[in-house]
Amino acid sequence: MTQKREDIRNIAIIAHVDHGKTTLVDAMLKQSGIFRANEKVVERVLDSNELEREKGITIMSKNTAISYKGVRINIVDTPGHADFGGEVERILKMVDGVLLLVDAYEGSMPQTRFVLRKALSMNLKPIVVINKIDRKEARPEEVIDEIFDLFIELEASDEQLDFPVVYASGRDGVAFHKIGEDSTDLRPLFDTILKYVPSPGGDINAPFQLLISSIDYDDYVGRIAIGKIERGAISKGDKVVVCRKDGQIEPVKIGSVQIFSGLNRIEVERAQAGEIVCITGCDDITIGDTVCDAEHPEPLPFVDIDEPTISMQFLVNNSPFAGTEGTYVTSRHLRQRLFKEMETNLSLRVEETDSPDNFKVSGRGELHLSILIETMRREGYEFQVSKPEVITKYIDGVLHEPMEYLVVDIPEEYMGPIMEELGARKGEVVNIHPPGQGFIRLEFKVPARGLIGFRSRFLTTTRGNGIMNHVFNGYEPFKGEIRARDRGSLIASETGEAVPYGLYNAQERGTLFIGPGDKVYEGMVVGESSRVDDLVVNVCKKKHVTNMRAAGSDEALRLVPPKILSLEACLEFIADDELIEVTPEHIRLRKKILSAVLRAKEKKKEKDTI
Ligand SMILES: Nc1nc2c(ncn2[C@@H]2O[C@H](COP(=O)(O)OP(=O)(O)OP(=O)(O)O)[C@@H](O)[C@H]2O)c(=O)[nH]1
Ligand SMILES: [Mg+2]
Repeated sequence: MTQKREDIRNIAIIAHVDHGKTTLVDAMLKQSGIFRANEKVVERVLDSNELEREKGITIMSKNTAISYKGVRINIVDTPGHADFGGEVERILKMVDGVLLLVDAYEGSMPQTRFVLRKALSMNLKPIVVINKIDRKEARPEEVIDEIFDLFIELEASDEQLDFPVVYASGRDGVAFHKIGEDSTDLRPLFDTILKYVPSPGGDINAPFQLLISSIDYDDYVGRIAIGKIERGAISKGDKVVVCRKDGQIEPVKIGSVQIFSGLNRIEVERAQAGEIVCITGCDDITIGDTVCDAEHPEPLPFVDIDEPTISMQFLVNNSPFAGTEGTYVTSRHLRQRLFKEMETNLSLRVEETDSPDNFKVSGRGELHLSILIETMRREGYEFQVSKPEVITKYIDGVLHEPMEYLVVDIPEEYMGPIMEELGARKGEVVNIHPPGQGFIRLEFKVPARGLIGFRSRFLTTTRGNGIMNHVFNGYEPFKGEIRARDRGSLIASETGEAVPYGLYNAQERGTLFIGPGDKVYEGMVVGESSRVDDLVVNVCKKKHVTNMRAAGSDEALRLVPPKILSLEACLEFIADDELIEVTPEHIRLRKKILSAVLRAKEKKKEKDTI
């Protein structure tokens, strides 16, 4: 049976990172009775991707649906990390309302502003959910004031300003209309959704039109296109056309029509305007395409996704170890994979360069790109990447660079050092909040350039007690030079296997990234020097054997355990003349020019030209 349009609600859950979106969806799913009573369900069940589970964050938006009082509520969970803002933008076309979650203690944060602005500009009905109300430091009244101010600042209409508020603890699965009210479940939240979010519009009798907002894959049926039916109706077997973004029109036959139900998709005979559906049978359909009635090929406009702000080179691996650890290693493999990613990863850009072995990949932040690198490596790809660089542009003949709005929460005593550190990175204080509970909140405008490599510095300076968040804040005229890394690299002088004697001597010179038995090659970065300049070390050097007793003494050498750099740490550490070699088995840092002699020549040439 087709669901009546009055009995459908389409909502997205949006918020700053970690404010509890996915956990709330867990509770909504549980209380809608889609799981069997004794069924074991993992926490944050929608964070189903391997990297999402490892990192504890949502990376991709996901659809689900529940039924409440006979109404189907289609829910889209979105990521809160600023680097994945593009994911939020693309799915907002599917919904009529949003739940804006705000942590009852943290309050309005940079990404709260970003996602709310997007939702308001699309005229979606907002419901404010003050979440994590169970936290003992919760300060709900203040947070509501902050949110109200934010709505005003974002020029919300009178109607939008009249937003309903629900208090909730997603973790405990309870919601309240008012603080202190009796409630043992999420009914107050469900009722608010039914009351305030409009049911979707669209003429059921008009020619069919469906804008594709999401793409999924299934081993059995192949590509699945997901979107909200704008008008008309669709059934299995219908002959329709796909209107592509480039203007092409292609006839297709609908293989099946499905709707969401909890964690599953179920096939339906027919679906009509207002419903979020999955259709199969269109093999190369992509996000932003419109599926239309064959007689009325009228494509719908898609949302404008914000531009990328950071880019890096992806290169074919040409290190001495190239091809030994990965399955997909050629330029053709790399090219295909990157261009395929662009179809669904909407804020990503891939451009060819003069060299067929080198691609320029641009994204919305370091995490956006590092997740792609990590995903590819797990799929068996082997390649190299360069240092991330911000994307500058000329506006009216003046060089501009991307700025970030940075909010840090730190123990008061670190205020001085953090201000100093950010000052050196051309950060400018915009706001200082009065301290509470020993913590102080500082807000800065800082060039995106200045934040590359800042996170690890921040964590060391605040001894892990600080929280930092930032979000893109437009382009501003170039702020001047920012000093680069203040330490050089330790570089292996020859190819071979690192041995204790060589490592023992090298560790005097800085911090090593490798240990005994690790394979190295000439020009590979094996550590961080304690000085400004790069230093070549021989980690493969064995002790010269003069007599039998000395030969065994290697084992007595005390080695400091190496600092193993994660991919993120490599991206923070890497210098302009270095590359990161990524394979399914290893992440190595290297000099672009491997030979010490050639590097010295290059350096001399540079000096001569200045
Ligand atoms: N105290 C408390 N903690 C919560 C609540 N809801 C979620 N958390 C915790 O907050 C953290 C983040 O929860 P998630 O549900 O992953 O948050 P999210 O908004 O989906 O995060 P992203 O998708 O990465 O933006 C987890 O450690 C949760 O256990 C709540 O109601 N109360
Ligand atoms: Mg999440």
